[in-house]
Amino acid sequence: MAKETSIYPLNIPAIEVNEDLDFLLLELPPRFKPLLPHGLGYVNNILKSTGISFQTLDVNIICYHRYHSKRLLVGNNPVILSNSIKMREEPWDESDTSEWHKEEVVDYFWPHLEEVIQEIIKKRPKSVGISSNCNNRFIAFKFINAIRESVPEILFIAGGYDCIHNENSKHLLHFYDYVVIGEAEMTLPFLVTALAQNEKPKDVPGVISRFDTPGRAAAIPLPPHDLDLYGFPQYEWLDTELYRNFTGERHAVISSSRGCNWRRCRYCNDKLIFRKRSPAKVAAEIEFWVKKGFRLIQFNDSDINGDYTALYELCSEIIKRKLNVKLLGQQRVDKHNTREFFQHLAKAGFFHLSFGVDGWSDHILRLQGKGYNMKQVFQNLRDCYESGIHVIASAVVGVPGETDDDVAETIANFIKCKNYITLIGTLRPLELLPGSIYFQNQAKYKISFLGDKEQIIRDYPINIPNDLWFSEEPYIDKKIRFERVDHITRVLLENGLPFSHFLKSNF
Ligand code: B12
Ligand code: SF4
Repeated sequence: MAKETSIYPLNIPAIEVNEDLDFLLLELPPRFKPLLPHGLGYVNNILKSTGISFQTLDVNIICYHRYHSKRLLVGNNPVILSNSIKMREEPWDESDTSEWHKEEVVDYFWPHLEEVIQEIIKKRPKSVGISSNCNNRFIAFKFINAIRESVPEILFIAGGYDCIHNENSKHLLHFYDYVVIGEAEMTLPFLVTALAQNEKPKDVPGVISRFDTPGRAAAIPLPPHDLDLYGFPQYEWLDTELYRNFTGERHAVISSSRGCNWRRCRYCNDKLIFRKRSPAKVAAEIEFWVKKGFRLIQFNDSDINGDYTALYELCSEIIKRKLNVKLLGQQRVDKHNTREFFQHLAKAGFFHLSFGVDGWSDHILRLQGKGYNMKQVFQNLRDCYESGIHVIASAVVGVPGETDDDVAETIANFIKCKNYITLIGTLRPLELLPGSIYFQNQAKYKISFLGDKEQIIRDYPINIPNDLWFSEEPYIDKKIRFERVDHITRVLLENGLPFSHFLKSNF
């Protein structure tokens, strides 16, 4: 029997590919929550501007509703997978993405993907673009191979989260014909127009391909500068009513800026230059979603307060327009985040801010290159919380140079902030990401690999497995990083710090 909260039955669209397409744009599962596919929406806008014949197909949202409607209406709950283990009730929960890395889970969803494959084989679009991320990457490889066996002439283009840098995108050319590096506004129009004319362009700026001249220099991403020129995604390919979870919750996704104004955190590979949209245009976008019945708005900005005056102005605009919204986003700890600033944000509707505090002692903050100190962390979290905005805080543990004293200080400082933290969102060991300052300056940070470095990078171009690297002075390897995370989590739980359900369930 259906649960009371369920939105089913729902009119779920069929999987259909149009005839005579120059380009088919696909979102394969998973994208979590499920959110409006923000990047895909921007790519859809880019394609609209080219005049080619294209279709955007969000396979993820169709799989999501097919799965949950079956689970709730037919009573297929829990789903028992081929090896007799139970699939998690909500495989789209972003707090634990491991489900999609299990072969049995992919097998379970494969019949839906097979429908898309058969449609593509039948309708033969000239090229297919896939938004690749760390959780759908392997599904996409399998998907491409299955199509190539029947129709080898279709060209595949990758873009999205997996393709931020030249370095970590090269390996995708084993499967794809072209990879668009980073944001696509400046590069995709030329590429898709040429492909529509049956050309196979090579050495395209901002794009890498199987057809490039051997030894070509790295393709540099070409991010657009004036973001106001590109409008905002409206997801016209589907009724936006479908973008809600099985209980009916939904939220709109917005970027008021792209990139980061700091760009110096040493573990981070998000190195895009900061650009912002004009506050009035962002407020107009929010108003658009409010008129469509959305009240909850998530900001996808990496650095929402990268220009704090623009954020302040945006909030003034929201207040002036009397938009009755609830806003959430990720905020960087900063000296400009005064109590008055947070009060203004709260007045506009901010009710939830995630702070990537990451380092919880002055020493670790310096090691991580965060650009602020613990005094500012205390002030930011306190003033945010006391302004009525929920505070989500995170930590990254086991960075090069971190000592046992730092671990003790981390615990003490978390406890000191206990009354100002609504939830500890993530507390995780450092991951070594290609493109990060740590990765690019291994000698400086005393990082070594267990095995041949070049081979490890070839095998794991997106992130280096935890057990294949360590740092020295003091010695920190995977075991120590995980032990530190476990120890800090355990002591904080004992002291009543609020952890997300997923983090708690691991203890
Ligand atoms: C906001 C954000 C979130 C939000 C919302 C994510 C969402 N699903 O929308 C939340 C907090 C929920 C989140 C969660 C996670 N995130 Co996050 N997040 C971001 C962030 C900061 C911004 C994403 C964004 O909206 N950018 C703006 C839009 C406009 O850009 P875009 O989507 O990239 O699209 C452009 C291009 O990529 C390209 N493009 C996109 N699709 C396609 C397709 C084709 C064919 C082409 C040609 C081009 C193309 O064109 C678009 C327009 O220019 C990025 C960092 C970043 N700067 O991108 C990390 C990032 C996406 N997150 C990341 C990770 C790892 C996660 C988590 C897995 C973390 C975790 N362990 O819990 C989860 C799960 C993410 C998921 N799959 O849904 C990684 C992804 C790495 C990867 N290879 O997949 C990133 C890149 C951070 C990083 N540098 O490591 N995240
Ligand atoms: S972690 Fe956040 S603040 Fe630091 S460089 Fe990356 S995006 Fe910028």
